[in-house]
Amino acid sequence: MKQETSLEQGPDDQGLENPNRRKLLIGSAGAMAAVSLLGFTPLAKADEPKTLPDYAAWKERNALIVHSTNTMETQRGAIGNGVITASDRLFVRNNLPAPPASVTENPDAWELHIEGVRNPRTLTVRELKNMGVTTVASVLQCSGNGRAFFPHGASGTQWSVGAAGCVMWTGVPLKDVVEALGGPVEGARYITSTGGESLPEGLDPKTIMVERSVPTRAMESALLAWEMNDEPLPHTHGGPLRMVVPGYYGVNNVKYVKNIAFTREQTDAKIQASGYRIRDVGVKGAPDQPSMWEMNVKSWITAPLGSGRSGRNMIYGVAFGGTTALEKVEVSVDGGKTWKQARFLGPDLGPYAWRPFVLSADLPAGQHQIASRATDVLGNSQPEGRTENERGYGHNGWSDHGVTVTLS
Ligand SMILES: Nc1nc2c(c(=O)[nH]1)N[C@H]1C(S)=C(S)[C@@H](COP(=O)(O)O)O[C@H]1N2
Ligand SMILES: [Mo]
Repeated sequence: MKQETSLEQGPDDQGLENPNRRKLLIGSAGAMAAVSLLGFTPLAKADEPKTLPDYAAWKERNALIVHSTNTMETQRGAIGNGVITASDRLFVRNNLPAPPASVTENPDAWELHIEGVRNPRTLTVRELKNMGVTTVASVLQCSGNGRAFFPHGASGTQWSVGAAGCVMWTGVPLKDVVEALGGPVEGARYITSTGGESLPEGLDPKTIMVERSVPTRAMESALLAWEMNDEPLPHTHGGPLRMVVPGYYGVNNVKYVKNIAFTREQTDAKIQASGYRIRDVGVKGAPDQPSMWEMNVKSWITAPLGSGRSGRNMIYGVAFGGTTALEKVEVSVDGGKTWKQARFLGPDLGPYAWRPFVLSADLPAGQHQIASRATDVLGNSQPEGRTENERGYGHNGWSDHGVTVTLS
């Protein structure tokens, strides 16, 4: 595994843009100062096994690839065949050190400020729990999931397929809360959510805060969640309260949410203005580039992996359509020359959930290139290749996501 600096594991998705900055950072006093201000623990040396950080110590270590103290992904083979990803296997990604775990000791007392509505108010989680409730299954996926496949060496965490999981969220529909407060003010176009981390002093807050704007169309499905997978929302995943925008990339699902504002413009926080923007390789992030909002259609194989036995093989994977329900998933065992439709496995938990799939194939001894290709109900299909882009966002090409298996 490549040794990365702590800074690259930290605010990089919002921050430094120079593709050669891996070199630049080494010995850079300014960068080192930023690292210590943000409080990231230095990584273990390349040959030392990385342990789980304290705030995620309850996770299943063997199911995860620990990239750093604030980035852990699910192993491809640890996703399982069920619709819901077990909480202790779900990936973790923090741009900033999490607030103290004590915030979840009395979750009902957590306060959320709501602005940009006719009657702005501060509401506790206890009050929110009496305003409405819904349960939604949705895929949580980092924008950089699949970044490791980009040949230009996109900077940031080298996620393979495991910066994603399908989660059951319970909370109040944002719509219900906003209606109770008189509706959004005239001219509101964005919903802007702010994370509850306390920011280190000495750095411009705008450059590090987690504050994301999504278009108001997201209000139809967004919720303020206090439960994940039928348990109180763990601190690691944003407890006591999280903004959940089903079908949108992970970054829009703001953890420990403390403020929601209906705004005319998007926030000028760096994570929104220049971070999480799709642009050509070598180009800096800017507000006029597409933001990482709705996820695209995607799938990948989860079994078999590596080596196995010839004969009947059950080929498994997961597939999802972002904000659009899936139509079908096809599987190829010959590197994409021919395709067969797979069968969806388990209950359909709605358009935002992923669908595990399976195809039974009789495979001779030898090497097989196995790939999957999902199509949504609007006819969008995964492309074969990548859309090259500076930060390695939104990769849904079926070729890179396939696996090579050797059967004997
Ligand atoms: N407050 C806050 N919310 C946040 C983040 C963060 O660092 N702070 N990271 C975002 C990113 S980039 C991702 S991919 C997801 C990860 O969610 P998880 O850690 O629950 O898996 O949370 C998002 N919400
Ligand atoms: Mo992310």
